[in-house]
Amino acid sequence: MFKKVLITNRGEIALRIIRACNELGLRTVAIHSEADATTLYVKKADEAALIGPGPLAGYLNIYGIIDLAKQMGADAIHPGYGFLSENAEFGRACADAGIIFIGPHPQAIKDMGLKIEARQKMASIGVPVIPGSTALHSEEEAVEAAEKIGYPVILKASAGGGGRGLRVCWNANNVRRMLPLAVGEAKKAFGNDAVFIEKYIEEPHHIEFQIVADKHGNVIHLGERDCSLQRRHQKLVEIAPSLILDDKLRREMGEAAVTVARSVGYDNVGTVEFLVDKNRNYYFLEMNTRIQVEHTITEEITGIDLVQTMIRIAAGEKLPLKQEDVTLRGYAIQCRINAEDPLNDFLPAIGKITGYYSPGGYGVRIDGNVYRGYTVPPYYDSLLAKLVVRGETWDETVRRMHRCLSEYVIRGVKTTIPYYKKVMEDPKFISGNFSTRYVEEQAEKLSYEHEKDPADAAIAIAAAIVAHSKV
Ligand code: MV4
Repeated sequence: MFKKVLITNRGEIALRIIRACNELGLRTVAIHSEADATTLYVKKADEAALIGPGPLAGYLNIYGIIDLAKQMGADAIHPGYGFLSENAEFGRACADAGIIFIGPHPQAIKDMGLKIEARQKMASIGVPVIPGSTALHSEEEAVEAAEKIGYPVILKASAGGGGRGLRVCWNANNVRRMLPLAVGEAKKAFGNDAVFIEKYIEEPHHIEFQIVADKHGNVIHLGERDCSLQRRHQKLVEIAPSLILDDKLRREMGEAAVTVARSVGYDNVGTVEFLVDKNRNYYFLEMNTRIQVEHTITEEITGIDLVQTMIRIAAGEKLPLKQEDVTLRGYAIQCRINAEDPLNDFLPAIGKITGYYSPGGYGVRIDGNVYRGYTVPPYYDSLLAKLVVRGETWDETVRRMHRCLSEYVIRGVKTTIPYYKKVMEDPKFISGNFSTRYVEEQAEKLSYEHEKDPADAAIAIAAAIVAHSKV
């Protein structure tokens, strides 16, 4: 096992990794920008180092980070999610420096990063993929492929993923107009201009399977999460297990997910994403080769600590359990508590947290990096905390989440809490029958009064007293 882990991330996931390291008896090193210098995860790490330049580039500074790890005697690096977590060059550079990258081997990251090659490979080994094309080189070729597939179709960038660079086309004119835009954007955004098309699946469910694989050829899955409740490819609420799968479909999709992971010799934890259509047909979409924000809900229903598992696998340990030992118990929901104003198009909010009271009690977990006095910086994602609850039945779990959202007080910045309260009261959400279009379709959830901050009343009263006294 390692002695010291350097964490190349910030915020709640840095704290999550520190906690896992603490429980395993490993020392931790945090890296931080100037903007993050006084934040909680930096204080909780055993050691910390400032890395630049600027608020963002430091977290992406491959060779600066590796030099730092050497200097501080770290023998392993955990990348968290985002930043360098799916960067094969970083994985390779760690290996070259004799430092263990806590994640899959670089070739698996590369193989899954190119979507055209990945979907072809999966199709060739019998995993269902959406009817689609290989790389497109001209408008004629694109239109021909689209006519063969049938409209609507969707244009995707091969090096894209996570919803970037998608364009839906309803006819040949759309295809002709959008192909050059898609190619140009792909080249600019991903440095790779390969694009392809697929049949567009309307109102799908986004279902993803958690994979765990060791370095000895053992691969299992830990069931699925339904992450359909999202807005502009930003997930908001995640649930596990899905309410639309039955045991048979779960077994079949789980086996497909394991096949996907095996096909690239995957090691460590990862996620295989599928789209599920109205008729419950499922299709491989992509594989995320990192720990995900929503790993928590899988932990809650399986009793398996995924971050500890990542570290143990990277250290060469064998999986302690087989597929048949995995049991899914009850339900879990995660709400991403973001500093955003749902009433104003989910506009990110910045500023100082002037009041903070977090929910607690049975079945409740908060993974966050937020407290009274914390200033939300403008440079990063708006995730303040993840509120996670579990329960034995779905109804109990939804009521528990609603109760927790009602207890949660965050003052000073607007958050997504009041929006989620409305969602937890919604029969459509409770029925489990929500697709990726839920947020845009359920616009009435976006009408509520901002909660009044008692501190504002106190200020108003004080102002009135001053105005009416002869000072
Ligand atoms: C699709 C699709 C419909 N049809 N592909 C978005 C994320 C990226 N991984 C792929 N995505 C989609 N691909 C076909 N052929 C719809 C989406 C999609 C989506 C997928 C998952 C979660 C949310 C989504 C929101 C809009 C579109």
